[in-house]
Amino acid sequence: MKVRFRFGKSVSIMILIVALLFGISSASFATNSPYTASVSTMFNSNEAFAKLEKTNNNMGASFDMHYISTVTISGTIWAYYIKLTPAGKMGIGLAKSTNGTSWTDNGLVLDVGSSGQWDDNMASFPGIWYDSGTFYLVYEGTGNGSAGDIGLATSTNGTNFTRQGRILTHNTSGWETANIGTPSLYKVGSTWYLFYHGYDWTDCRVGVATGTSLTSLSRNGANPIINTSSSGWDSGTVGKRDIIYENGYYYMVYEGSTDAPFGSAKWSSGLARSSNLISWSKYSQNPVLPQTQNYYGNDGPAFITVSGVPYIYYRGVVPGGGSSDNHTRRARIANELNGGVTNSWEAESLQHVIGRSDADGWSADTGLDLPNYMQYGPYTTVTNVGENTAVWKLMVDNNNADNLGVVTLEVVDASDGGALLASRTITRQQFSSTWHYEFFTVPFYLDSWRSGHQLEYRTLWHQTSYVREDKVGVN
Ligand SMILES: [Ca+2]
Ligand SMILES: [Ca+2]
Repeated sequence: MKVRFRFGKSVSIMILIVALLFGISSASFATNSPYTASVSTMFNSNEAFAKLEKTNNNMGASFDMHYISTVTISGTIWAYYIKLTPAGKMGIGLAKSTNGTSWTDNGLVLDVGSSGQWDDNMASFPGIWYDSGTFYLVYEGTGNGSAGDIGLATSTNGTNFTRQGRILTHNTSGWETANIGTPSLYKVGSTWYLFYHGYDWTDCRVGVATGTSLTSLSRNGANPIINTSSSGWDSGTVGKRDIIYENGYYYMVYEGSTDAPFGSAKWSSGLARSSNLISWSKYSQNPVLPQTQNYYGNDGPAFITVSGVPYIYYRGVVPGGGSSDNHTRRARIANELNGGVTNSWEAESLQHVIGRSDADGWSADTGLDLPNYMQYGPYTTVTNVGENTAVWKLMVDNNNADNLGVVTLEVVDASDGGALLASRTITRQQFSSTWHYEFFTVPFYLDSWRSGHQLEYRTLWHQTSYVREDKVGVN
C-alpha cells in the first residue's frame, strides 16, 4: 500500500493554526534542530546520534584500560577495568580522570582469590556502585568449583577491597547453565539490581536479581529479561551494560555480538530502554557503534557524562587489526549543535535521479516519483580509514500508516565498482513524528586499501512515503 500524504504549504499553515487553536504545542511542527543531544532524545526521537570521537581514541593504551565500569565522585571519574595480575590472570584495575580523556592508572585493586577458592582463576569484568561512602564491586569469578559465578568486594576508599564472597551462582539448567558473569549494579531506593549475563553454551543473555541486600538476592521470574535477537548484530550476545536514568526512563547501553564462536563474531554496542528496569525495549537504530570485523571490540560499553556532555565509552580496536589492543574510546551523543559531524553535504546540492528541491532539502513524492535514488554522491575522498558513522537528516509526512521501508541508506565505494560497504533500511515507524527532521545512522568500516577512494552516501527511495532529506554527513 502506498500512502500519499503530501501537504502543500498552505495546508501546513492551516494545520498549524488549527493546532494552535486546540492548544497543541507548535514545537511539534519544528522541522529543524536545535535539539538536545541526550541519550533520551537519541532513543525517543532520533534527535541525536553516536558520533565516534577521532581524537582521544587510544585512552589508557599504556596500561590496557578496557571494559570500564565507572562512578564519578566530586568531579573525579573512577574507572574499574580488566587488568592482568602479576601471575597473568584476569583481575581488576583502577584508573582515574578529571577530564574524561587523561587517565592515571592506580594499578591492580582486586587480584584473583587465594588458591582453592571459587575465584582463584579469575576475578574480573567489574561492575561498580558507590553509595554512602562504600564502593560495591561485583565481578565475574572462575576457579575451584566455579565455571563462572558472581562475587562481591567492598571498600571504603575504592582501592583496598574486602571480599564478601560469591553472591550469585549459576543454575545447572536453562539459560544460565554454562556460567554467569559480566555483572553490573544499579540501586533504586533500598533495592539493589544485579544485572548479569547467563550463557547456555549457545547465547549470552541478560538477567537480573534483586533484593535489599547484595548477599541475599532473588532472580527475577522473567529472566532472561533481555534476549538475543533471532538474527543480526546481537544474535549471539546481549552482554555487559551500563544504565542511566533520564526523564522517567532507564537507558541501557549494552554489548552485543553475532552468533558464536565469539572470538570471530562481529561485536558492537546498542541501546535499550525501560520504565521499571525489568522490561526492556531495544533501540530501532541498533547497533549505535560500528560492528567489528570478526574480532572483539566496540564492546564493554559505559555511559559517562563529562562536563554535561554524554558519551558512550567502549573498548577500542585498531583499524584493520585482527584483534583488540585493549584501550578505550568514546562516542559523543551528538547532533548538529552538539558536536556535529566532521563533513556534511546539503542534499539539495548533491546528485539525484528523482525528486526535487523542497524548502531546505530535497524530497521525493509517491505521486510524482518512481523508486530510485533521491540522492547520491558526494564521491568524497577524505573518509578516515577504520570506523565511521554516516548520518542522514530526514523527515516524513506520516509515521504510522504502515511500517514499510521508506528509504535504504547506503555507503558505497564508487572507486570499487559501487561496492556496498554498509546499508540500513529505515521504516516509516522508525520516525518518531512527522515533519520533523531526525538523524539516521549507518556505521561502517573503511578498510585501509580503500583509503582515498570516492565514497558515496546514497538515499534509495522506495515510493512508500514522502521523504525530505536536508543533508548527509560523516564523522
Ligand atoms: Ca543466537
Ligand atoms: Ca539542506
